[in-house]
Amino acid sequence: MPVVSVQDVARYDGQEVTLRGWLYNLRESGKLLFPIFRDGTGTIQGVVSQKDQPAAFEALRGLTQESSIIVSGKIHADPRAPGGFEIQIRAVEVVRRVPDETPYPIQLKEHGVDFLLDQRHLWIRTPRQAAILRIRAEAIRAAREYMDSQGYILTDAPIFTPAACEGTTTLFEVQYFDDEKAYLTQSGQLYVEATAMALGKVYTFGPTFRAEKSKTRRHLTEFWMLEPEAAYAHLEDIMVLAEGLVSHVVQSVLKSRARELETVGRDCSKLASVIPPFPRITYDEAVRILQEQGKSVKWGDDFGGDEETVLSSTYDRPVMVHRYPTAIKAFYMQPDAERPELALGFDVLAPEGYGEIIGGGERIADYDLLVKRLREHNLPEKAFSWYLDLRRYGGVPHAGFGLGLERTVAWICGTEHIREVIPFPRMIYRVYP
Ligand code: NSS
Repeated sequence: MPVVSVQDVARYDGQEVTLRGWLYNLRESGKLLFPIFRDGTGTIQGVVSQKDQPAAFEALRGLTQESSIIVSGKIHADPRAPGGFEIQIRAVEVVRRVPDETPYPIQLKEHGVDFLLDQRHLWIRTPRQAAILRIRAEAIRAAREYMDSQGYILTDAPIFTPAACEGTTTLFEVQYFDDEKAYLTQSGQLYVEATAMALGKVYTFGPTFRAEKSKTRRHLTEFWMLEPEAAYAHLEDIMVLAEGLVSHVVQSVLKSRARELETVGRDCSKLASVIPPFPRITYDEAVRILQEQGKSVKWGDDFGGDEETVLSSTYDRPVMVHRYPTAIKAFYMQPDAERPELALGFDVLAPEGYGEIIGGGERIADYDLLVKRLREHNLPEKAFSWYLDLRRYGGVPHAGFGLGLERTVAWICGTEHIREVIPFPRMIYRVYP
């Protein structure tokens, strides 16, 4: 008898199969039992009658939620069953029964989110959470596929670093052996700038850390970032790469994870339009739009979540905002030759209020200007000596960006908070489990 996954049962209509998984729910109705199994790929309802299959009936009767079981039976198409199929159970093997004294803590009812986060190691078993993690995996796969297809070489960046990349206020400091301090990386950017000068077009994709004191639905202290960097690339080149990457990820999830998107209740019509070109507006235009909408921003302000929501809500696909004031951007941003008060940076804002999913731009290629900026930002020149070498030895224009994986997946899934889209979220008040 073939051992199959729940996601594949449609191919076995009318056949006897074996499913291995866990008991998700059990409904008892007189002499009939209706268990629901889950195996990580999906859920399926079973049916067993006391009269026809007494042994299987007894094995299942009163069985506790999340007991692990192996069941065999015939797959049967039934339009009334959730998912369209059910299994007519003939045999049941209980692998491990959950003891009655320690019932599974997550019941099939609404729980508070703090409780669920304490139970995150178990919460990920529920169909919605499992579907989100499957979508996340597809987003990662598609993102890497796109970067590889564009000729970008994966060069991993270190996690222990000697200096800040994105400002000193969100650094996690660690004692590095006896008398040295190191910091958890905020971004692999500085390192991919080095590998870009070695290999041309590169990317890194790994965990990054920010000691964010913000408790918003968009902030984690540990999140994953995909960061491409290309030698001889300018702002416009990298914006084209960004829209290509985002749309490939979205379209791949739509194609390969349609069932999971349905499980999470996503309105997919809102994602179908995510194809290039994305609208582009300058920071100047963005300020004007915000002012017209009655927001109290003035030229020179950075945008917060509210402003991002207003800006993005007028478009059916992500919008790219470019050329921000140099003063509000990171030290490494190349100034616009025509208007040096502007930096050649850009952000991609996702629609439906999801805000910034990408930040990036063109980097300073000139040695003297970079030294000047390090000083203006009070950054330790010594720790950046190697970074200055990249300008000393054949510096060239180059550009890149960072795509926040969780922000992107939260938008694709339509989740309220970004903490649901990473297996084990790290936030200001949470490092457990
Ligand atoms: O700070 S960024 O805007 N840009 C950088 O770190 C550049 N050094 C990247 C580069 O050019 N290589 O962060 C990039 C993205 C941002 O758009 C978000 O999508 C995400 O990283 N991000 C976050 N996600 C979750 N939680 C937090 N705290 C967070 N901070 C940034």
